[in-house]
Amino acid sequence: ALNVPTPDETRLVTLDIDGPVATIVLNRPEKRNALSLSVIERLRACFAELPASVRVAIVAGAGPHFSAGLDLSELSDADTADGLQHSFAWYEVFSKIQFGRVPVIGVLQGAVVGGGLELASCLHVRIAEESAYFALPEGQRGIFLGGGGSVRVSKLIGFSRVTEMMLTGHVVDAREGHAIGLAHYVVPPGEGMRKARELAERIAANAPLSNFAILNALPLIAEQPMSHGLMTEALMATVTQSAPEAKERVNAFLNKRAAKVGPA
Ligand code: 1HE
Repeated sequence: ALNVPTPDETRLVTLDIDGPVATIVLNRPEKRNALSLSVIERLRACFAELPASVRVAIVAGAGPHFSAGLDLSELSDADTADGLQHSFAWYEVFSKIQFGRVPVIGVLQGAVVGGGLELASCLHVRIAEESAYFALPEGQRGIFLGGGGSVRVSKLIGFSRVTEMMLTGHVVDAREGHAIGLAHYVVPPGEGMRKARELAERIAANAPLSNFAILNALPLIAEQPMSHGLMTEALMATVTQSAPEAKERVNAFLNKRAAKVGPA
């Protein structure tokens, strides 16, 4: 079961709301934002607390590292049943983030390793500052992925790359991470939050129903056989385009009141 956080533990993850944008910060820099069960529980609570006015969230880490992954001090006295409970506690929170109502942007710097990479892989848009590096040191620690990484990181970069990273301890830098799909953007040091706010504004301006379909239908379709995927897509397309908001937005374009799509 999840730990019940003491009031003092609520500072482990901070939540700040500015209009439609929530900023959620892992705030345990003295332990390099290692993910203890209390941190995971606070993360869950922050997402659960988001009011309907919030349309997009940013997840970041305080200090020079995004996250050093699993809090290894919690492993020392864990038995078999604790291990399963532990993984399932992470799965529940990470699934709620990935398949939630609000798109989530990650700002990544320094270590994005082990469970930190597992967390990053459930975020929808990942911005890496040049200092970011990605690794899966579980092999070196004598353990295995346990926060969904064998599923989510493998879906991002393919299972052969995950195998090689875990076997050899290969540390992937920000540029390589960008090239293979761990990050969507690489930005100069200290620029991650500015970029995240810029993208958040664009995401918040989308129709909420489109964002819902992107977060919830796309990953489902990716796992369906083609015939099912096409049907899911057609159903989702029909639902989104029949909403009054879609009609309004399409008419705005046809009446020359909406922005055109320009080159990058
Ligand atoms: C920690 C952790 C942690 C730091 N659990 N306490 N993750 C890892 O194997 C990565 C382990 N961490 C590191 O390699 C380094 O700490 C960093 C490269 C991330 C940062 O280095 P540095 O020099 O800035 O910091 P530091 O001095 O190593 O760490 C500062 C403190 O944080 C220190 O504690 P202190 O009491 O001596 O000050 C560290 O012990 C502590 N700390 N990382 C606990 N991870 C769901 S399954 C997922 C499986 C995994 O995630 S395995 C990968 C675990």
